[in-house]
Amino acid sequence: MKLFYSPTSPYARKVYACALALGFESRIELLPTNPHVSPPELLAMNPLSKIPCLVADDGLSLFDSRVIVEYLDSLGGDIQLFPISGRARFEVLRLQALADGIMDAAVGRRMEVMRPAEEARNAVMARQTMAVARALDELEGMELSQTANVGTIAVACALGYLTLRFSEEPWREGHPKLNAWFAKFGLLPFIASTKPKP
Ligand SMILES: N[C@@H](CCC(=O)N[C@@H](CS)C(=O)NCC(=O)O)C(=O)O
Repeated sequence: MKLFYSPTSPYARKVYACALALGFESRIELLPTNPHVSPPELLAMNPLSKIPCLVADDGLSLFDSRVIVEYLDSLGGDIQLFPISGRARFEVLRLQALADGIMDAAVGRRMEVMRPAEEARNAVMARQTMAVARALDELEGMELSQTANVGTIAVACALGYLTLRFSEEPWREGHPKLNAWFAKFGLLPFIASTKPKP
């Protein structure tokens, strides 16, 4: 399988960390990609020009990250990313959605930072900042497990992205429980080895 990837994309990191957690390291070839320059190889597989995009061994291209992690889980690996049924399944799916929401807001804000200043930009940034803050508060109030699943891996990737891109706004201070959870979960090999470098 080939994965259009960038180490600083939290969505791509979630997918790759899940692949490593499943034990698929040797089955995935990483294709370092900048989606913002719309390389033809990526466009041929994903017309949205977004990463991550996985090309399966039979040639099927898959996006976005939620679809890819479902596909990887369906192949059967060392862990189960999605509990099979019942409330446990939907709690994990909800956790992934919460973490993905942080990524959406933080990545959106990062994109705004790169644009020329204008009032609209400030409004979008304030909105995204608040969305992240509310999601962090919710995570702080949860009893997060140290068990690796798609939800906990996604949360670690979202927090890693905030640390990478918004270090001047330390999220840890107001969220001691989340900080303690992240400090321990971050030691897992597939989280430690995918930590993005500034
Ligand atoms: N919902 C998508 C989001 C993917 C996404 O926005 N990726 C960014 C990189 S972090 C991207 O490719 N951006 C290019 C663009 O928006 O044109 C997912 O979960 O995979």
